[in-house]
Amino acid sequence: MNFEVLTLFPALFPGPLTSGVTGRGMAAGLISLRIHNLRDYTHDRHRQVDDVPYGGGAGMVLKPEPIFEAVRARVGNGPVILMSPQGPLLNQAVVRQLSAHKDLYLICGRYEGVDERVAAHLVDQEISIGDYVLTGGELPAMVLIDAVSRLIAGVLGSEESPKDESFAERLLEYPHFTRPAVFEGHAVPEVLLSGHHAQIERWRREQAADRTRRRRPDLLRGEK
Ligand code: 4GX
Repeated sequence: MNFEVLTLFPALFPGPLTSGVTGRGMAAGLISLRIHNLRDYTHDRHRQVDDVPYGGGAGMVLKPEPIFEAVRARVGNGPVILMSPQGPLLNQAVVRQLSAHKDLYLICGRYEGVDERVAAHLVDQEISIGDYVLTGGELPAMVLIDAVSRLIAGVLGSEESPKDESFAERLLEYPHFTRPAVFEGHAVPEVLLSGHHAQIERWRREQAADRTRRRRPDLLRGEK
């Protein structure tokens, strides 16, 4: 899987993606990142990437030309994604769909946003990572890359493989415990020490269902 990132802050990458599972995936050649500085796609003396908004108001807007030029220079034919609070929320179903592509193009906006013609005529999908306001699309792009990368075959070790994703998308995880059996007076649930695999399986399913009902009833209603 190859991620092509368009950004005004290329130095932010690969950042946290070099650590752990994603770092291993990159080292193994299963994941690649290519970072493009939007400023390199300008042609004026000042390498201007932003401008004042038509109609007035505060802040700056990213100009369309460098973004169109950068995307048009691309080699692969994967979807072009704009990280934006205006998009539908990223969830595991979207992550799974994205993981089927060979290349993804991720546009990271800054300031007040990008000229609307980018979203209207260049971008295939807008994606938000949550209903809060960040300073730029780079962290959202990293979140997307991280979530998609762990679904690429071979990136997770066989031990940690994403086993039943349809299950994982609908329910919260059951509680996990490791040694010691008693920590500061708090004991691990008896059933987990019993060695009865069928009972353990049932307990975990019940726990997952209970917690989802209590904490995230929206997941059970299929609202995501
Ligand atoms: N999930 N931001 C992007 C600038 C911007 C605005 C509109 C494109 C269109 C965010 C999020 C997010 C802040 C990143 C505004 N770019 N992105 N930036 N939440 O808050 O994805």
